[in-house]
Amino acid sequence: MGLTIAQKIIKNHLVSGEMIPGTEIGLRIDQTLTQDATGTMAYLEFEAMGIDSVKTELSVAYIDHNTLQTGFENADDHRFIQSCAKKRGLLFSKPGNGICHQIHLERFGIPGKTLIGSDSHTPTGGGLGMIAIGAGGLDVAVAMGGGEYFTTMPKMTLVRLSGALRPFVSAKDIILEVLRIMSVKGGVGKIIEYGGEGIKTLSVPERATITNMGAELGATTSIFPSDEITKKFMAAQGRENDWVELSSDADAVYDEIIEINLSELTPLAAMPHMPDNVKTVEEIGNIEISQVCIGSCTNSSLYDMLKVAAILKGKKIAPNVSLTISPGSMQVLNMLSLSGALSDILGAGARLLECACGPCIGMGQSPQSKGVSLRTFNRNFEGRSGTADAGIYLVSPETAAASAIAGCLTDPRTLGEMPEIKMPDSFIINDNLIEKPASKEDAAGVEIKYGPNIKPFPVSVPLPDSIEAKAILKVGDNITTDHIMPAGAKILPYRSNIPYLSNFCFRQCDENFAENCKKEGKGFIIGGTNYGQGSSREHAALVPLYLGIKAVIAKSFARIHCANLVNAGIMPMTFADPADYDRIEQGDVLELPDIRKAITDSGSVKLINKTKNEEYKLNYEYSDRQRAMILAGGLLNYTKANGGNN
Ligand code: MIC
Ligand code: SF4
Repeated sequence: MGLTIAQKIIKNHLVSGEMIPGTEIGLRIDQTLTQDATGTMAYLEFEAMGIDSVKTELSVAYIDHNTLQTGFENADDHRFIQSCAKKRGLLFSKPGNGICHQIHLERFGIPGKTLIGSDSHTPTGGGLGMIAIGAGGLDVAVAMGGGEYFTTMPKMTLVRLSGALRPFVSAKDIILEVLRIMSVKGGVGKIIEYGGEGIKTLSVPERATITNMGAELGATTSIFPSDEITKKFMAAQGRENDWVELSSDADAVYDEIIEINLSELTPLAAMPHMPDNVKTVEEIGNIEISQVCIGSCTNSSLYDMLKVAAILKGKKIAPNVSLTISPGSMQVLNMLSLSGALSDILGAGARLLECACGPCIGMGQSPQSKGVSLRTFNRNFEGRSGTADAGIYLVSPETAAASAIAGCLTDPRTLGEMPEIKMPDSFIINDNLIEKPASKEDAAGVEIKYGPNIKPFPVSVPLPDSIEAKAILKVGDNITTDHIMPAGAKILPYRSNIPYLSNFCFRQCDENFAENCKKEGKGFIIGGTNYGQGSSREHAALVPLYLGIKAVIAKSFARIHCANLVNAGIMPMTFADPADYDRIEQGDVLELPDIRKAITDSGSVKLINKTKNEEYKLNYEYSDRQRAMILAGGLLNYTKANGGNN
């Protein structure tokens, strides 16, 4: 039987398990990346493992999220990560160099390799034909140390593209269409491969926009073949020698096939507050807007920026609009400036921001009260922008630029003819903001510099025989990690300070959550479907651990968060009968009797509702390794007990 592209790469990297969907596999990891908001924790964990230097082919530590530096905290964290990188053999990408995923695509990604990153949009690398997966910081730390990365063998979905995009219709519209079809939970347990004649019309940055937002589908990752287009992109980056061809076998078998005719697509937008709440721009109509933000790891490539510049050239943005532009990398900014396109953007009235995540993670540029903001980003979760009542619409760069001029949501096709965009044959290569690690001899003398904001991470205890605690919080479907552990300019600087962060946990759902947990000392969380979608931030598990959460009982879970819970020693479990969700009320006293025995014997788990005098059956899907982790109280305890092996 033939293999898909993803199956081929997985086969080449399989260390343990078999390629049977739904079972656990362990993969050899060639490359890792971290960003600063998850990186501090990942390097603290790496240091706790006591390994001298990274064992991967390439590991890069990027600084791109926390670049506001309103106090000493961010700068201290940067210095900590920089010193770890220097000592432990990693490349260090300094603040200002750009967003991790954009830079990794430009400078480091290699078709056929495996990459895990402590950021959920790591699948951006799939645009180059990599297996690139987002994971928790601890999983990345383990991979840096040479350990396997464990995940569930996914099913294979083929999205077959035919036709070609019409003018003013964008790669963003393709992935919004996939989101419309599959929903934010439609990709869970799957790898999405793109194929068909249509892919030949898409450049690598366009492909990367699509694989980037595969994270919003909940997919394990997304991938394109590596073909002549990939080769051309890598040659333009001076990296042609790293190129290899990769395609699926003609008789490869997919579990599911979705057909999209690119010629039929029109500009789309994801409406508040979910990336799958997609309608055509035409259907939504000319709603008034107050802000347009162009950038983020989804749409900040040179190609995106040149399209925006061409639309803005000689025009003026509407008086009611604030337009921000964050180029994805220093390379993009450099080339924009040399080509003169930057002047076209600035001349129209745009505000130029740093090459960083910026407004995407609420680091500045929060919209006005009840404001409508169009963003070329990938997430529009409620409150993520920093303004609780703002409405965020996710759109393409073309729609964003056209709307900034008009002052209302505007179908860019009304602009007439799309100016032709000429991409250069080669990019300006300047790696001045990438620092090399110390030599083997010098590494021993490098001191790791800890700032006062870095507090120890919480330790979990082995699973007790039975647990009795309150249902301290009950939430609905599609709870995101932004609900669990919000980010934004006021909170993000404290990513290395779990005790302080805990005050903000679940604030949007229940402002008394942290206080209640501290009063009770322990608790259970009851959730709906797709609990924990979104970010890879392990803080969404570590903070609940700190607050005494013992188990999350939900209808279903998102992949990365579920793995992070197990790593932290918190049990994710599902209702055998989803209707039991309705029977539990916040505040009910619940008991998991003989839970240690049940997990040890892989037995069934019962949950007793002492308040209602009822009993429910719970399911869990742990591999043997995960069961051992739960019993030990998380991955760190398990690794210690296991003589350093994960
Ligand atoms: C995000 O887009 O939510 C982030 C910020 O990039 C996160 C990582 C984090 O929380 O630090 C992600 O997507 O994993
Ligand atoms: Fe940064 Fe936004 Fe991309 Fe997350 S989604 S990595 S915050 S640009």
